[in-house]
Formats: sequence, structure tokens, C-alpha cells
Amino acid sequence: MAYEFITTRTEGEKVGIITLNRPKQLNALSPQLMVELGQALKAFDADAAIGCIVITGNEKAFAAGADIGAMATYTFADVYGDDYITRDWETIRSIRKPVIAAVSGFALGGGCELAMMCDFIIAADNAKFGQPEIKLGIIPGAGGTQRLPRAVGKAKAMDLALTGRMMDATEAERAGLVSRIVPLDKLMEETLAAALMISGYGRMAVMAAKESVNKAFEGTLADGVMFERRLFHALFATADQKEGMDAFVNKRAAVFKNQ
Ligand code: CO8
Repeated sequence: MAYEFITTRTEGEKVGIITLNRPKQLNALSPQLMVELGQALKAFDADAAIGCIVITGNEKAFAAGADIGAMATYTFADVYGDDYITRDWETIRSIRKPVIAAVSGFALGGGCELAMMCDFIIAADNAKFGQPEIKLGIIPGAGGTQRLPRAVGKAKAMDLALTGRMMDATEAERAGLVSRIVPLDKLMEETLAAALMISGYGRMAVMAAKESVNKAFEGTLADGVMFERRLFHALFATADQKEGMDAFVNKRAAVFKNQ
């Protein structure tokens, strides 16, 4: 499919890569870009060959936020009544395959929220994260006030949301927002290595792991542990479990068939 504000490609025919592509606007997330992102995510999710998806930007910006120009004149009736800004932001939550954010440069406002909607974030050493909406007279609108405290704790989330300051990659890793920091020129190499590794594992175990970790953020500990246990039990019905354990016992590499 031809896109205007993103590009897509695959790596090793196993990883789907979506690159946000409005470089002059620092990848500001316009409504049309979000529609295209949703379409690309759904297409990779439906492609049986793809085992993991990566969203990235460019060296200067992952995304500097929702498009302020597009939002500037919106009224309450536009945003609440017609749901202009928010309606295409939820698609990513319905994607069942893992989605990694490979972040270099600015990840601000909606850009930081988009990164947090991904399953984990690998950051280049020049990455900068923040929720500067307060400076515009608004607050985060795509989950920032909810996901940021879960990732970095209340104190730092309050600091970022109330002052609008940015935090660099080192602070973000120390706080638990990003899983690892890599040199800028190694960002895609390291991210694709992780994505290819994930794509090589049994698809059902991968999806169950994603679903189960996400459950940790949405309910009680007891419910989450029970959910995990049921998925753990269910994976013993898969051929991939037999293959993975047989391979270990017989000291050979496992070949998963996603069955
Ligand atoms: N929207 C639109 N255009 C932008 C945005 C943006 N968020 N960010 C940067 N741009 C544009 C600039 O206007 C500029 O365009 P032009 O060249 O035509 O003047 C171009 O990108 C380059 O930007 P700068 O010249 O400002 O570059 P600097 O390197 O000097 O500064 C900054 C970089 C610090 C990132 C600066 O651009 C900045 O502060 N940007 C705005 C950051 C921001 O406030 N983000 C939050 C936006 S609000 C939001 O995201 C709400 C999310 C709600 C989601 C709701 C859906 C569910």
C-alpha cells in the first residue's frame, strides 16, 4: 500500500518496520499519519510471515508530538464530539504481535505516548523523552498520565507532566521507561537483532508472553497471576512447547513452527 507519511519495509521477511516520515515537522503525528500507522500495523499483524513489528523515526525525532498546527483551532465539539484527534490512536493496542519502539531524538507528547504504547522501547543515546503538553495549555491525551507513572513512578511522572521538561536517555533508562540504550549508529542494528530473535520463537508463546505482561498493568496481582497460569498451562498444548523442550534436552537448536 502507498503511504504518504510513513514508509514500511521488512527485514529477513520476519520483521515489519514502520518508519514515521514527516521529517520537516519532526514527525508530528497528524491525524492522517495516525490512520496510516494503524493500517500498516494491522497489515503486519495479519501477515503470517511477520513475527515482530518495529516503529521508528529518524535521527532527530521519533515524533515531537501530535500535530500542534492541526490541533490549534479545534474546539471541544471537534475533539470530544467528533473525536478528531483521538480516534485513530487506539489501533496499536489491538496489535497482538510484539511492537518495539526504536527511539532516537525527540519523543515528546504524543510521540512519548506512542513509544509507551509499544511493548518496549530501545533508545539511542541521543533520545529525549517528555510530556510538554502543559506548555500548550493541555495535558497528555493518549495515555501519558497513566502509562508514564506505571513506567517511571509517580514522582518522576508528576515532575515531567507538570514542568514539561525533557529527560535524556540515561535518565529514562534509570527510571525504567526504556529497556536499553544503544549508540545512535547502532539503533536499528540492535533493534532488528532483538526483533529477529523474537520472530524466531514460537508465535503462540510470544503472543501469550505479551498478553500476560500487559495484564500486569490492568488488574489485580491475583487476577494477573491466574491469567498467566492459564496461558502457561495452555502452551503445553502446542507443538512448539514439545519442540522447545525436546531441543533443549537433546542439545540442539529448536525449530518452531508456530503450532
Ligand atoms: N506539531 C507540529 N509541528 C511541529 C511539532 C509538533 N508537535 N514539533 C515540531 N514541529 C515543527 C516546527 O513547527 C518546525 O516547523 P517549521 O520549520 O515549519 O517552523 C519544525 O517542526 C522543526 O521544529 P523546531 O524548529 O521547533 O526544531 P527545534 O530543534 O528548534 O526544537 C522541539 C525541537 C524542542 C522538539 C520543538 O520543535 C518543540 O518543542 N516541539 C513541540 C513539542 C510539543 O509540544 N509536543 C507536544 C505536542 S501536544 C501532544 O502531543 C498532545 C498529544 C495528545 C494525543 C492525543 C491523541 C490521543
